Amino acid sequence: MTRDAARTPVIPGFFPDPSVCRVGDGYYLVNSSFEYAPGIPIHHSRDLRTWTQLGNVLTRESQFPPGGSAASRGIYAPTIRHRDGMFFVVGTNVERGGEQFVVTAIDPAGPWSDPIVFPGLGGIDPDLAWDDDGRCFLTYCALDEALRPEHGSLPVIAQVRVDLARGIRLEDPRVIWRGTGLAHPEGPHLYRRGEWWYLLTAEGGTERGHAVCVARSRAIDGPFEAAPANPIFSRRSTGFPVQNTGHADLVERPDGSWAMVYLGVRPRGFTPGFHVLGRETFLARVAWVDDWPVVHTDDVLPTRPDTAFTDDFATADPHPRWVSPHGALPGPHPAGGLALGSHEFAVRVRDLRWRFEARVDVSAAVALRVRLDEQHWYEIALEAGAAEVRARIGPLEASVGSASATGDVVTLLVEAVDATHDGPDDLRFGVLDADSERWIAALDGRYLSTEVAGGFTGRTLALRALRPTPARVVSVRYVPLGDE
Ligand code: 6LW
Repeated sequence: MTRDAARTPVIPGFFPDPSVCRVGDGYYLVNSSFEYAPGIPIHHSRDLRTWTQLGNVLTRESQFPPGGSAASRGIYAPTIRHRDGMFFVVGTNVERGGEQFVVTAIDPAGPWSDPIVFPGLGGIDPDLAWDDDGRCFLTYCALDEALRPEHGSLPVIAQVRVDLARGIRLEDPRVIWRGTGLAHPEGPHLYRRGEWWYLLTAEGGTERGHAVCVARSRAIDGPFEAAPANPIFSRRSTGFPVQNTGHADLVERPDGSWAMVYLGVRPRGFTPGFHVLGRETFLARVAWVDDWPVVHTDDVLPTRPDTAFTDDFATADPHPRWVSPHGALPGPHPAGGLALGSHEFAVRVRDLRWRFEARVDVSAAVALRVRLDEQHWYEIALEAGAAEVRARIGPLEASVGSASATGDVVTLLVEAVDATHDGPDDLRFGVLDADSERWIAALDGRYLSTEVAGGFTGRTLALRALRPTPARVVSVRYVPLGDE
């Protein structure tokens, strides 16, 4: 069954701020990862429609010191580019004072280099572009008061020439663009097409007002003129099921046609609409009219993204889908399966409706949590052969039901199903053991949404041991439910 690219993400789940580059007939895409490590997931595709995760860019302590970042801090909005046989990812670690860094790799699956850090460029969303003379320009969303002296003014788009080989900047930042007047001009990317340099930006903020704007210049450093049709793409003030669309990147296909990746969300439920998967990656087509880009969302996807997986942790290194808000990932258990520690071991939720199963030793003290952040989660905790469902919403925490479990191995269950109230979904928790499958509690999903919790991330499914001794997880299984 084909699917409409306007409504279906090409990379569903918490994969925001997409940036893409092409090398030959392969495309490489990176996303923000915030407090989760390893950081910056990287995907590969041959057609921009079907993507496979190759790995993560920041996998070592020397690249992204562990220890945990606060929710929605950490690693923001990377850009990926390729030049002379080398991949470059430039990003921001907001934990370290909004530090802009560059890492490089020959093989996009890694290993990636240790970061080159450019201090003194306070801001987010860096981009790299090279002019005809091979000079490299780092363009970013500047939050530095010195560049936007009016107190409370909007961020500006600034630029500096950098020498990547020497790891230094060659000048002080220059303001090259102030946006078209909407909130938060950010997410800049620069491209050369014919005689023009194009500066693509996000504006309006990453909520319902989000939009994509463009300006152009004959020179990489400006002066830029705004497109007459700005914003060139937005879903603001529409009833379209995908909202918050913005933060885009363009790429040219081998045949000379262009495409755009952008972020969007899928809110559900009663007003104001609740999105729970974070910001997801979508694909559009770009036509050029009078040397300006025009966005079309009429592409058709061959199939729904393949998000189902099972994992019995047979290999020493976890699949790159596994991340942790605390850094360290667990290793194999001597008896087979996974030796889970007290740090959360998590995967991004990918679908609107889904089921997740974790098969664990009945003697294990272990919890399976649906988490939006540290303050917004529901979990089922198994201890001494009894399963308890708990909820935390902001400062309030409660136990909402329990059941005992029998047999050697018990399966902890959680499903996202149709909402019974006005939320986006219900989350129901249960156990499957030697006796039967039993549901313990169903909770309104809105409290694990961005509209309630705030921030930039989406839901993850997190396992952790409740005691200092490692808990054995035999296997896990994730399946999308329905075909929404
Ligand atoms: C990102 C900014 C944005 O740095 O959200 O949607 C911020 N756009 O450009 C966090 O992802």
